[in-house]
Parts: sequence; C-alpha cells; structure tokens
Amino acid sequence: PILLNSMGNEHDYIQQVEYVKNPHLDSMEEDILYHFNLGTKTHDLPQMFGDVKFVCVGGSPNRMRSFAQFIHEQLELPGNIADIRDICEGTDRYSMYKVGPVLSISHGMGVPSISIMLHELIKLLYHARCRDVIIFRIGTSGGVGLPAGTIVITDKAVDSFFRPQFEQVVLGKVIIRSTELDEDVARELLQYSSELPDIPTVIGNTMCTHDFYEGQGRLDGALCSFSTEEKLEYLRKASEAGVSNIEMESTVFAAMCRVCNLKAAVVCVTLLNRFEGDQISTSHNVLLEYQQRPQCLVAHFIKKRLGLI
Ligand code: R2B
Ligand code: URA
Repeated sequence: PILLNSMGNEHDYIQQVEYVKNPHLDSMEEDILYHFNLGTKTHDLPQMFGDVKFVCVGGSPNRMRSFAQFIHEQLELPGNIADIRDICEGTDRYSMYKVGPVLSISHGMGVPSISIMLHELIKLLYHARCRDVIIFRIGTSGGVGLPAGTIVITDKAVDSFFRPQFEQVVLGKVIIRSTELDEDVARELLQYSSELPDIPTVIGNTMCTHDFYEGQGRLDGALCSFSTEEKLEYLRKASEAGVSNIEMESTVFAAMCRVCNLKAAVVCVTLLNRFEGDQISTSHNVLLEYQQRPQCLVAHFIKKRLGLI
C-alpha cells in the first residue's frame, strides 16, 4: 500500500508502513535504546530482531519470562527453555526474551513506565526493519461486574472519565490521541477463546487509571477521600459506559500503537469483581492460574496465525 511517510508529508510517499512517527530519527547517527541497553551501533538489530512478528508485553519481568518459556513449548521450538536469556540483562528496567518470531517484554506498572518501554520498542522494530507485527498487552485487571478469572479483550481503552482518548502534555500543551485498538484482532481473539475450555472471555471497554488505590475507587489505600456509596456509584457509571475492567496501561498502549501503525490488542484477566471488594485476597496459586489465561489465549492466536493448529 502507498502510505504517507513518517513526517506525514503528502508529497513524499513511501511504499511501506513505518512504525515510527518522528522526522528527527533519520538524521541521528546512532540511536541508543537506553532502557533496553541496546543501540544501533552496538547491536545488529535487523539480525537480532528482523523476524519478529508478535510482541507480547506485560507488567512483570517474571511473568514475561514464563510467557516466553510457555511460547517456546507451545511452538515446539528446539533448544532448552531453561537457557532462555534476558536480552536486556544489562539493565534492570525491563526484561526481554525472544522465542522464534515472538518477543516477550515487561513494561512495569503504569502509563509512564509502559510509555518509555513502547518508545524504545517501536524504534527497535523500526531499526530492525520488522514488518506486519501484532502487539498484545497481556495483563491483570479489576473486573467491573465480572467474576474473577474472566478474560477481557479490550474494545476501547478509556480514561477515568470514560473517554476513548489519551492525554499527554507535550511542551506545556495537552495533546489528545485516540485509543482505538485493532477490531479484527479483537474479534479473532474472541473467536479463538471459544476453542479454549473453561476460560470465560468477554469483549468490553477497559478503563486505564493513573493509580491502583484512590484512582480506581478503592477504599483500602493509605488515604481515601470518598464513601463506599460514592465508590459504588462511580463503578456503576463505569459499567454503564461499557467498562468491563480497570487497569493502568491500556490508553497509552492503544494510543501509541495506533499512531505508529502497530496492530494492537489488550487481553487482561480480572483478579476480582470490584463491586464485591478491593483487596486481592485470592490465593497465590489461583492468581497464578488466572494470569496464565491471557497467555493461553494469545499463544492460541499465535499458533493459529502461524498455521500450527
Ligand atoms: C494491572 O496490575 C498492575 C497493578 O497491580 C498494573 O500494572 C495493571 O495495569
Ligand atoms: N490491576 C489493577 O490495575 N487493578 C486491579 O484491581 C487488579 C489488577
């Protein structure tokens, strides 16, 4: 397809979709991806990452390591999964694992943490000349009227006012970006979920907040400025606006991927029903099993796309 280039200049066409939208990048002699401990002069990024087709990101470094091992097993790749190496071992900001065409990366908690990671990841995909990549956020969330253990595939990522947008302050001005995700990937994920037994899955809006406690209407933080009634009223309003779950990264994830032409989906499991409580009191083993659910669904999707099943 003929598309506008990264400067958006209508007279300047290029043949391929570019993942970066920054006219300054081309004039840089070297690009250091500081938080990954990678760089264009120190690493052969096309050789290391050129074959990547699926990127999975999630908050915790350990979970993303387990996911890489799980994918290794699922794709029946050769080699010992115990030997899997953290590509970002030179930094403890993020962890990154590559298994065949799949890249698994941690992003930490919250919008600023995932946004730093996404800037560097999207540049990495650009420098490595990757094409046709699909990116998934696999995570945890609080359910709004859904039982614990439900997978929510995000329709729209919305902010705390239930608006499908992400606001970023740039040079002292607020920039607003849309948070729509790839509809086809979401639909395909929902379809595949019916092939996995015993994993309840829905499509709904995901609310992204900048705090786990007061920001998500919790009564159990170190401070709380509202009543139980006010909390429930807010959750009811969220539910009426189509919100199925609450987490802390989806809006910036959707907005950045959309601007950068990356097909993206958000798949989060609910750890509790927020109408019933605030504390995550479920046992460790049950939580572990819940967290594997988005991994199973995304692995199933990848296997389908690779024609393995
Ligand atoms: C889900 O879980 C984390 C908070 O516990 C946060 O990163 C999120 O989005
Ligand atoms: N992650 C969140 O952000 N909120 C929850 O309630 C659970 C997990």
